[in-house]
Amino acid sequence: MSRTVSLIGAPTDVGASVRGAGMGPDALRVAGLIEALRSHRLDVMDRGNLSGPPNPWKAPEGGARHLDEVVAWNRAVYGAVDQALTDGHVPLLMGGDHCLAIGSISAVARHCRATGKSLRVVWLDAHTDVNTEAISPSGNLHGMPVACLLGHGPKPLVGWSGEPAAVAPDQIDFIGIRSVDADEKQAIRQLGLSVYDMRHIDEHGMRHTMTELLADVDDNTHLHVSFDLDCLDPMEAPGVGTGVRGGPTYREMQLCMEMIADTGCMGSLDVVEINPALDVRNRTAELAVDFIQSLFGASTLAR
Ligand code: B3U
Ligand code: MN
Ligand code: MN
Repeated sequence: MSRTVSLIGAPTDVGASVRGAGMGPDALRVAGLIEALRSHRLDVMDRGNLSGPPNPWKAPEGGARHLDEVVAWNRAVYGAVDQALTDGHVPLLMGGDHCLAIGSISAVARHCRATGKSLRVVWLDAHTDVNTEAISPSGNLHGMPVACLLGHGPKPLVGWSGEPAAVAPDQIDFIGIRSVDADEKQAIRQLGLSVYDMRHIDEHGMRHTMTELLADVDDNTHLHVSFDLDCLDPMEAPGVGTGVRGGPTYREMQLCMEMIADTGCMGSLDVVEINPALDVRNRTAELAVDFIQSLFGASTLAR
């Protein structure tokens, strides 16, 4: 039975520190995402772009910027991801900035509870995004989605899955981390989060790291991949708002994606933080299309 991928565009940068990520969904379409997925015998339904409030570009209030707008966009994302899962499709959320993972993963968590699946989240990012409004140095909500999903962020963004927390700390693994704020480090320790940072990848290699991370994935696992393009080295992916030197190379990231595909368990995906305003000839969106194909099993000798 062939799988159907539901593409959901969320063209907004309300959670970001830099404008431009709202153009991400069209950059992915222009880079050939739909055709690429179809060439691998996947059915693709492009649901178009969601709508939501414009970016008011205001200062943070109470430690969080644009909270009302972030809530509104996430509400739309939650509804669309929930619908895709109900239809038996694989939702592919095209961001937009990373705050949208709150709605996306909350819908996935609720679906997993209803179907008895065990949820595991793979968070590919230079940052851990586990700030709260109390500790964030910037107030930008794209630095807080993990905290919200664990039940700790601004109240209006917590509890969307129907439980106080959408995911427990042992259900999420981070890959590629190299930029963590001081108070965020403390939160990571307190929560006991498993962070495979760049040092870990340097010392053990991507193959060993992913083998370790995927060790207890079984047939009942629903893997959700939340892919922030700033996970990659900015030399490869210049079109991101908050690039940090020293990320995984193209080859390392391909292996990471292929090993996720080998599990056969990926049930949903976010592709976020592509910023075409900062990109070079759509290179970052094209790179994302390469990696998305690998996530869906398109390794060199497959099929
Ligand atoms: N940790 C910083 C920077 C940041 C987090 N996520 C992104 N940037 N993309 C913050 O603002 O929370
Ligand atoms: Mn992120
Ligand atoms: Mn990031």
